[in-house]
Amino acid sequence: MKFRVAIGQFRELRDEDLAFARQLGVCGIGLNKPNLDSPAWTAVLGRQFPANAAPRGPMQRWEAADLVTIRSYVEDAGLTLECIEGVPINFFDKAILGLPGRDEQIENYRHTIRSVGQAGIKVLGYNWIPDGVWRTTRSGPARGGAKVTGYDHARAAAIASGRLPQRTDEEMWANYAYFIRAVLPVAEQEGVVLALHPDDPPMPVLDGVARVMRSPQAFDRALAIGNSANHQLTFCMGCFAEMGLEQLYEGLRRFGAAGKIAYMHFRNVQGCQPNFSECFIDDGAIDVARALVILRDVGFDGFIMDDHVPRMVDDTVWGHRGRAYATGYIKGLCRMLEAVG
Ligand SMILES: [Mn+2]
Repeated sequence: MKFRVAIGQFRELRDEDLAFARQLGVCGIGLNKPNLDSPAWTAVLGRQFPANAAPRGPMQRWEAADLVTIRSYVEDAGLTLECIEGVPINFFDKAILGLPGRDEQIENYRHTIRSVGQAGIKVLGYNWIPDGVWRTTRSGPARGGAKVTGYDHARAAAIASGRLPQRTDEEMWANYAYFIRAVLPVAEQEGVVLALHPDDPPMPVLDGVARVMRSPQAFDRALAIGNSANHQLTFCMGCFAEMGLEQLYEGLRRFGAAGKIAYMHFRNVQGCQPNFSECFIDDGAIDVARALVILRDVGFDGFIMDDHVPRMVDDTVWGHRGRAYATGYIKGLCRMLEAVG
């Protein structure tokens, strides 16, 4: 059994990022909601396709030519572009909330999936969160004074914007069904796997909007509505542990055995909702070695990637040191499992 380990959460890509990934000895990388309008991406996209460097407005969808350029850029460095973990939120926020204009967004989303498929990228992640991951601190204490994010629901009101339209569970499920039924056939045609990430934090309601992807049962429901081999999960160990540890192990076993895990967000957490804190991979409630054994036992054949990591001494915003530690730890665990069979 040999696991593929990648490294993720790249919003942008520079030569140095690809070199860093190579130095860690991973198989590939994951991009996280890249904003291809940004100057950093214009530089990448302009290098090989000068015509694309012409000024253009904020994108509503992605074109295959740009994604081919990005994939080639990664492959020229000897790495695989394993996945793109989602599109910018302005590509489909109206679809999530069921607002006027959602049909146009869904048509653009279908175009984006076609582009992803035509560019030979196998996995497109997504989540059903209208306004991002919520945290009540971004500099909470972790081992040795490292900085981590945390969530305390008692303090959540302070970060609510109050700008979102109120949505019930039923409304969010109806919007979800409308969306996934419209986009999944395109994913099937193009050979792209759509990988659903849990709500983070997995609370019932935030800012007046129901967060429906908050339990293992919710993923059963989502995978039943969008019933296809091209519809799977981004199994975020952090989010599942935020639901509860038994949900995590049971979910790993069940969704893994069903072949429904496209890839892993391999991280740890202390506590669970409504009050939890991120932490080093070896310092949380999850027995990450046990999790890996479960993945082996169910024949998991996706890839494993780090996720959020603590910010260590002299770390960068992206977290080179934290990521090097997490990725080395994951690679070591994988090697050990190979050795013991
Ligand atoms: Mn995650």
